[in-house]
Amino acid sequence: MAIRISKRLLKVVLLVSLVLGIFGLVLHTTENESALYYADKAKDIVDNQVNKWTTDAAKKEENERKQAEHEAEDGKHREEVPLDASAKQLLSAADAAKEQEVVGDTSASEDTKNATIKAAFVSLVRNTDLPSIIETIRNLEDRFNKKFNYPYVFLNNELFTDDFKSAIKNVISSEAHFGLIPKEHWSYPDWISEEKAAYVRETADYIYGDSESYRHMCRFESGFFWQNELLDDFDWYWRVEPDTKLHCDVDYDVFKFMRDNNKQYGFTVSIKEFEVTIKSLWDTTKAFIQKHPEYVDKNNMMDFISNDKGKSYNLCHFWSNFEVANLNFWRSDAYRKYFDYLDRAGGFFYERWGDAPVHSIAAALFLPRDQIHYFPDIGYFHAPYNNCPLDNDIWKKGKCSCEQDMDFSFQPYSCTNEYYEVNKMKKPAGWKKFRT
Ligand SMILES: Nc1nc2c(ncn2[C@@H]2O[C@H](COP(=O)(O)OP(=O)(O)OP(=O)(O)O)[C@@H](O)[C@H]2O)c(=O)[nH]1
Ligand SMILES: [Mg+2]
Repeated sequence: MAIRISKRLLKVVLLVSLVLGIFGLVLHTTENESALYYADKAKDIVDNQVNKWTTDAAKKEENERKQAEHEAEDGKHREEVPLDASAKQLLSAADAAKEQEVVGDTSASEDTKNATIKAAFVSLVRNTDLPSIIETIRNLEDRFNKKFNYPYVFLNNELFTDDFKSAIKNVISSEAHFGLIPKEHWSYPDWISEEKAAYVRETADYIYGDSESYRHMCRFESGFFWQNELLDDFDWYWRVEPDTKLHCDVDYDVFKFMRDNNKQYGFTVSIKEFEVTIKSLWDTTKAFIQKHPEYVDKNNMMDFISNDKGKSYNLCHFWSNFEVANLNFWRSDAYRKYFDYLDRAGGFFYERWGDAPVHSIAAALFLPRDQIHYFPDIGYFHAPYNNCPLDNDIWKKGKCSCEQDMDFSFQPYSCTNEYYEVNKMKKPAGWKKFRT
């Protein structure tokens, strides 16, 4: 009896174990599958979020640009307005500036012509930008730097990882320096109300309006990158942003060109700024100029940034994601004092002043106009615009990979047409098709 019960029990136990075993196996498989399924789902969700974000931001930016482009076509920003008192004062200050302020190395004597050029690429990036900056730099090496071997300076508000550094060193022909931005160059100065800044971000309805880091970035690029100790030994820089591209070979030494031709600031793309991001920038600039008329160069390029002789800003600026310029310009008294004045006014946080209009206004007012240079030959892309040489000889010589029809320079929303006009430069053949 005892044995029979045991057998039965044994059978029951075996059966239960078998069922549990099969159930467990199924459960295990299902769990694994569902883990995979949910990992996939999570990835989809993240991807969709990123796509959605990118699409929304892109749509918003596109709409804002479209609207601004229409306004540009309607000539909204070009109407003539009578001069007000402050504009008159600004103009007379410019006329009265007897001595040109000497900024940087403006002399190109034979000695300096033969001296070594102290120049570097400068790139502000995050560790997460690695894949994009690698592509950009690889292209920069192929198109330009494999011949010239200029060093790189990478700056970040966080420590660069070892992976970042070794990946960069792997693709370049020259030295790379990696710097951590000091806290005081990437934080709120004590005169700024963080509550007010936060409120602005919550209510701002424009691209990057809600971003705190974007504002620190713009303030840093305006007033601090050139103060970084890693740049102390350099006179010249070329700014490099991730996801940008050179379309053409650049066979000459751009820095040498700048130095030997007495240029201080070089650009490839110019464009109009979103007015809503810089509402008080021009009034603040005018107030600064009234205080310091001595900094306005008598041969300034006011007519590039204002259509009414200084009364209002026409929103034109050099797109600063590409810049080849002399660091000594930013180190000059004129620019330092200008930046400090703007910084005190708070517009980097209470509005969303970009480094592009800040740099451009300074260059247009404090430099003699012939020290600003447009590079029609440097084929360049930063989404969504291209600088693609319209001149066929340049396009062929540079083995350019861009379509000339996609050039932005003479499209209505660009300011390069105006740049040619105010400087009385001959426009390249084919420019007119962008205006019809
Ligand atoms: N280290 C660091 N770099 C940043 C940060 N935000 C932006 N940057 C860099 O600052 C430069 C300008 O930033 P972008 O986001 O390209 O700004 P933008 O060109 O106005 O806008 P996009 O149209 O999105 O390119 C780039 O070189 C970025 O890599 C940040 O928070 N930390
Ligand atoms: Mg960018």
